[in-house]
Amino acid sequence: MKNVYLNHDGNIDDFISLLLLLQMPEINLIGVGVIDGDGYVDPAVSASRKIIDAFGQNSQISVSRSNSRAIHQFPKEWRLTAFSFNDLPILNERQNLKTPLTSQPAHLDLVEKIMQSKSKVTLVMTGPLTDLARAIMVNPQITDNIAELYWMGGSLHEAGNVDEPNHNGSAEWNAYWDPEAVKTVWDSNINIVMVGLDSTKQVPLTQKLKWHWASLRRYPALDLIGQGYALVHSFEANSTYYLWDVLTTLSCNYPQIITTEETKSSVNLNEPEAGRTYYNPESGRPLTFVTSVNAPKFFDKIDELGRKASYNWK
Ligand code: AGV
Ligand code: CA
Repeated sequence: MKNVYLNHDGNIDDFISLLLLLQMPEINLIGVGVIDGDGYVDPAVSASRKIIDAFGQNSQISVSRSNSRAIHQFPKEWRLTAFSFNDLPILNERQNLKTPLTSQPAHLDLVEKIMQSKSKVTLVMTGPLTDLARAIMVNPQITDNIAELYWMGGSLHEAGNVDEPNHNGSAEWNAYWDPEAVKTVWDSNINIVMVGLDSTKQVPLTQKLKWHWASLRRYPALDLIGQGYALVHSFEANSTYYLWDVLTTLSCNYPQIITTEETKSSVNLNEPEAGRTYYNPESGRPLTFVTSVNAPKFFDKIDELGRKASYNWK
């Protein structure tokens, strides 16, 4: 069993990451932190607790709310999706939440859960790195008990996805949200597996995929996945939706779906390239970089986990 801690930021693929992590028999999820990034934090925390209540197979974990703040906040239109997701009827059959909310903010919860763990913890982060950076500053010893960090963020050889004034588009959003946090984590000795835009572009959200999930809606988890992804669309300019976070989450338990290379990277802190991660073979920090994904195997895994999930309220 692998002890895993998930820190996410409340967009659709973040929620689906939590849903799927709870279904992996080899994974012992020890905590969940939610940061105020790509989804308003309150509905994102609430939806996370409901997912655990309904699909958590009696998991005893709690959810922790982050008090970290953006350097560059996500567009409101994207952040609003968390409210819609939290209101889906499939997550509201029961009104009383059983999964507890921690009293500590997410970065302190992270410190506590890592220090308490008897085996090294695998971190999965599908949003900005701020809570981890703050956790390292509070207690630098945590890095000794982290097996590795799987992070959805950055891009190495591809363009970014930030389209904002004063920026040249070279950064990925999770990195741009708090570039300093990326630098803090890059400067630590944590083993990093980076899932950047280079590989996630191989798993776009397509109409065919939505129809596929619709055909399997008799399975509650696949119904929730279909309902969730119905809330986002891929037709606005420059806003194709990919399965960014789900790829990151499945990578931590199913290395056979990805190929990786050992490489080196650095990060820029200032405009117009704030949050740009780039290939730097001479003086960059070493990391394991996901170069490609076996898309059919990846989508099959989602189906497999979704079919066997039980919908069983606490
Ligand atoms: O940059 C990818 C990250 C992922 O963690 N997020 C979405 C995923 O949760 C930001 C993002 C980029 N483009 C988006 C995003 C879009 N069109 N809609 C919502 N979020
Ligand atoms: Ca995310």
